[in-house]
Amino acid sequence: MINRAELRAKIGEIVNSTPLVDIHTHLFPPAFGGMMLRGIDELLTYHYLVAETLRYRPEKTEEFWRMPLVAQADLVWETLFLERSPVSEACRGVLTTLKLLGLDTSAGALAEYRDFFGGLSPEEHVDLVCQKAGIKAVVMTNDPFDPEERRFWQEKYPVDRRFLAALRLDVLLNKWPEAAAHLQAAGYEVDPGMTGRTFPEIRRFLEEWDRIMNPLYLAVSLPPTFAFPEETPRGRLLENVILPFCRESGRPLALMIGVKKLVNPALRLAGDSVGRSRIETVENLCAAYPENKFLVTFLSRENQHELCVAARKFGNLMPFGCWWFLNTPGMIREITGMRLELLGLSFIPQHSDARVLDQLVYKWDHSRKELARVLTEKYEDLAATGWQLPEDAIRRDVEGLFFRNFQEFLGISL
Ligand code: RAT
Ligand code: ZN
Repeated sequence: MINRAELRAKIGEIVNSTPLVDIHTHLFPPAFGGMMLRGIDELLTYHYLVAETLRYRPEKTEEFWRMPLVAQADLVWETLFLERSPVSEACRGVLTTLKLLGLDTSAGALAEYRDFFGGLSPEEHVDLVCQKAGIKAVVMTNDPFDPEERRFWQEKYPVDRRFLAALRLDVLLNKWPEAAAHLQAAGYEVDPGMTGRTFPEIRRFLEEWDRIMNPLYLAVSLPPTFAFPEETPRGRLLENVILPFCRESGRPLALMIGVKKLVNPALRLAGDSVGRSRIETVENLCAAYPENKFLVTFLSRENQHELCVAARKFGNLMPFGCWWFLNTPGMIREITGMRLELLGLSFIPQHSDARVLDQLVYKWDHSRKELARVLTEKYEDLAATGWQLPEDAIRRDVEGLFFRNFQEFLGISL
């Protein structure tokens, strides 16, 4: 029987050393050229930090977008790190990243940080970050409607097995007129009114991109008003094409629900917000399509409890991550504690949503700390009943949370 201090240390050690699969990011491997974002200037111009900067300097909003990347990064650094203390989660994240990569944050020497990152090749950079963050693999967000991205896939880029694909359907499902025009231009026999061969042609498009990307799942982000069933192009596409395709190919559909796009358009990528969504939508889908698998995350804090309850009812529903505005230490503690209490170990606690390679370092360091904290509380409660917690039981549980639940839900081994 180990004592409390030993139990805490053991859990911390296991949570920190267990490699993980990051199931949702916006990262790309070096073969994707300029689409791969890395280094200090990209870290500083992350849209989470842009929103915080322009909050202090709203008069700079228009000018900001005309500035070159380095000048934007300088403005963020000055506004958020030099003129006040960088206490927000996104600011702290930059400092955690620098520290864990071995840089001296006490000096606040932006020029030195630029030198350090400038000296790394893309390949060295990926190796370093994956090693520091304990990453087995990351899942990308792959958009077959993005002309830049499509080019890389069609050029048969060298595969890096640490970067796995997810086929993103936002354009198809949320911007049907734009998708229809794109599909027509690419030679698919679709029409905006969805008549004739539209559905089989979209199926053909999906099959082609499925073959090219070999995605682990299909995904879409959705507004708080998303309903199912719904008499909209999105509802019809889900029912007639996406759900049958997912079911027959065995691919889960990831639903990321609750984003209000461009509440402040002047902020561009930083201008999206959150709204409370309807759990009934997920219940309807899980009940009506028992053979389909759904990975689900909600953006609003208010939806988290009902998502846990819904997941108790449906084995084909896998809650995942503390998404975007919920990826803060306080929210991770609250949501993970609730999930453990209602779902045991049958969920995927976190994804990073990293857009810049280096963010893997801080996002996972911060998340691992909170997960260790919450798990420790739960194991202490168990230990108080006399239940034995040998090291291999804890390791098994953490591996479940960090990659096995995902693998088993997909039905594959990564
Ligand atoms: O977290 C983010 O960076 C958001 O801008 C979105 O990309 C969101 O995560 C999404 O996948 O739609
Ligand atoms: Zn994302």
